Amino acid sequence: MPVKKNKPAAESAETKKDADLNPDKERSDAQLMTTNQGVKINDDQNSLKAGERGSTLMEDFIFREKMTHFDHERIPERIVHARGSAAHGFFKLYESQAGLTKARFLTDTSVATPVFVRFSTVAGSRGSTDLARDVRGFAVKFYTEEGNFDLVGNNMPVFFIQDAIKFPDLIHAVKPEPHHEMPQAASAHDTFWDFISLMPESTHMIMWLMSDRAIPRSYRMMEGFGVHTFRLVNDAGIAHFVKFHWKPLLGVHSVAWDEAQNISGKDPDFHRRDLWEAIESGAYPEWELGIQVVPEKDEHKFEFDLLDPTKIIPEELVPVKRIGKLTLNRNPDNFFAETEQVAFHIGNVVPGIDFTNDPLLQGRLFSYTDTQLIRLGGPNFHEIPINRPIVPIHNNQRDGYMRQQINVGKTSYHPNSIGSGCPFQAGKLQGGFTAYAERIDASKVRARSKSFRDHFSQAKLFYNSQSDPEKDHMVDAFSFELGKVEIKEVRERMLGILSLVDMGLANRVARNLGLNVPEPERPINKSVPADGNSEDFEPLTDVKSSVDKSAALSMANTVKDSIKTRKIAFLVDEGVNDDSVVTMQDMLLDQGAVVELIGPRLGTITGQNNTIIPVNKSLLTAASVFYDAVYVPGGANSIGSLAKDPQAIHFLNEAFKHCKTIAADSDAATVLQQTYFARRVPTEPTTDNKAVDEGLIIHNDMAALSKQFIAAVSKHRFWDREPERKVPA
Ligand code: HDD
Repeated sequence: MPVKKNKPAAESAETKKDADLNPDKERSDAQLMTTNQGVKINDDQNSLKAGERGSTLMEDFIFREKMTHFDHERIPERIVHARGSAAHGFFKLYESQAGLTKARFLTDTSVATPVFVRFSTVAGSRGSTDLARDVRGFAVKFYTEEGNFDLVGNNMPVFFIQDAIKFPDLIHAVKPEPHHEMPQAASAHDTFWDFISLMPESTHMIMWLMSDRAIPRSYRMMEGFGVHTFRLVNDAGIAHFVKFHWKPLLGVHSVAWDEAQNISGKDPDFHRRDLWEAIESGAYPEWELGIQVVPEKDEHKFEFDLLDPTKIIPEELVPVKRIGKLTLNRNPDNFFAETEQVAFHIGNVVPGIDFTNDPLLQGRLFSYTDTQLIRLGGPNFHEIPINRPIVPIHNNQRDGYMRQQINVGKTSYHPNSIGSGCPFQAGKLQGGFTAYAERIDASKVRARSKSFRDHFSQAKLFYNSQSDPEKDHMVDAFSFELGKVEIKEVRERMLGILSLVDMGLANRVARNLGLNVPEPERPINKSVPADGNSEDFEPLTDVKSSVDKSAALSMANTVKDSIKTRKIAFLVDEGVNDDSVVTMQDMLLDQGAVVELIGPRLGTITGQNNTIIPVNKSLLTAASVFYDAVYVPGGANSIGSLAKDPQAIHFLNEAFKHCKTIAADSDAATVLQQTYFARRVPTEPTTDNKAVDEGLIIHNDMAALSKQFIAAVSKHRFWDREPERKVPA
């Protein structure tokens, strides 16, 4: 009996960007080796020498060229977001948004706009682990018919600071400490918390960072946010404020912190591998693009300032309208050429999309080009294949390092008569970009608006919106991070900040740190209306201007209706019940899950009906943390061996500890009896209304077992097990 393969990769249609990239691709299949000058190489094994045992000769241009190129292979890594993974895809609009914007990719439903998307962590260097507790970057380059639009966002909707001038301080604080370059890819150290405890404006973001959002199960299961309020501008020149959201169709899911640390050791490329494998298998990751729209007249009607990047607009106040879908369907051909050299810039906008005066956004407008100049080595990085738009470029910019374009003609200035005035400026009807004519009447000041003063209301909102297990995880995360801080005063100062969010939270963390919560030094600043004038403040009349709880902020309320792409381990040994293996595998593959058989060694095993079954991984290389759920099929010999195998029992203990679904044939319950959770293992076939533990399932009927298993895996995790989770595993 052949064991079924997982689903084959689906064909993907070529986008305009694919067609643009193709001529630059090099394939060596059946080709002869050459130098960079195209001279064929006869011997790539030996350098040219003065005699067989003599010194290498200077004239060896083949050696010199190869070595020189190698010596120059590295470029500086990104100052932040150095560790990343990317993929190609396309964006398709559901319905024209012409009322809001003239951007053609948001008005023409017939166009599939090519995209390149890069996900990243922030603090770690290029080779650091994917599973660090960190914000994740979610940067999308849309290659539109009107030029490139980059939506350079994160998986959290707010940011640490309100003004870009503090960005170098924030990053210096979070990066490894300068004297000994430790710790790598971690915020759990003195300098980070020293800075944060002195920056109350970070409080809301810190709540997100200490939540499970900071340890995603997969890039494919994260939300994305443009963070700032942007503007959409329609053909009539009418502007609306907008917040951009990416909503993953697979829901928002995370791993447990203990699991994240474990994965970091066992597979630091976990997210990179997950993204790559999903796309290779044809399980294309998908997100819907959502927008929250606020008419300009309502700018000052909220209890927070739309220009403050430490604030969200709760979805209860302004719903997220889903307007299109992003699909990632092709892995890059070359990591360096594409993922490393891609250069995003928040300033890359197209007509119909414009900026606001958010001071963080304004500062970013400077930083992105500046950083590419040092990282990519000069002003022509827009010509690198992954960065160039799918529309032609014509202007009077010339020369510079590594110029590719050969500009023909005598003129490189405007106006000119010698070149017949070309290239012409584009009029409004020809799609020329015109900045939104926002009226500004102000004094030049180095100051911050009063409307940015409230740093705690939304931190409270976030905390209050979490489910109990999510709150517990936050307590653990704060306790872990602050527990690594060596300076007591910093820990105490941070407890003071937490006490302004929630006294229960502060007390629980204080207890774990062996400290007391200090008395607040000063009263909390109340929110001040966005126009800075409380007398004129008119709260929204049609909707409330603030909320106490928001369901959208808790991952407990995310989509939990599918097991698509979930990885499921089968623990098997010689004499396994082959009918169980095949039936369960078929059921799971049908639902889009990925199945791997884990045996005592690689190769094959023989089932109880003499079926030869290939084993995908051995207990030596596999670990429970790579899987979402475990199934133990029956078969006397197999379960006899597994019950005696400490690695198999460890696998199950760990899966239980991380609150994953575990299913077994009724006879295989004897294996589960060897675990530390033996007393929770059902003694009779489970039913749809399980009492003890919904994620622990045994049955002797495959139809019932697979139905319950699929329903349980789709729920992701059973966090109510947590009080028993803290066990040795
Ligand atoms: Fe940034 C990279 C997202 C604030 C300066 N940023 C970078 C990337 C993402 C973000 C996703 C990686 C892009 C890629 O994959 O190549 N950054 C954000 C978000 C912010 C934010 C969502 C707040 C809302 N960033 C921010 C500020 C500054 C920068 C305030 C400086 C004033 N960011 C940079 C940078 C980077 C960068 C130094 C490093 C590499 C790069 O730009 O291309 O310019």
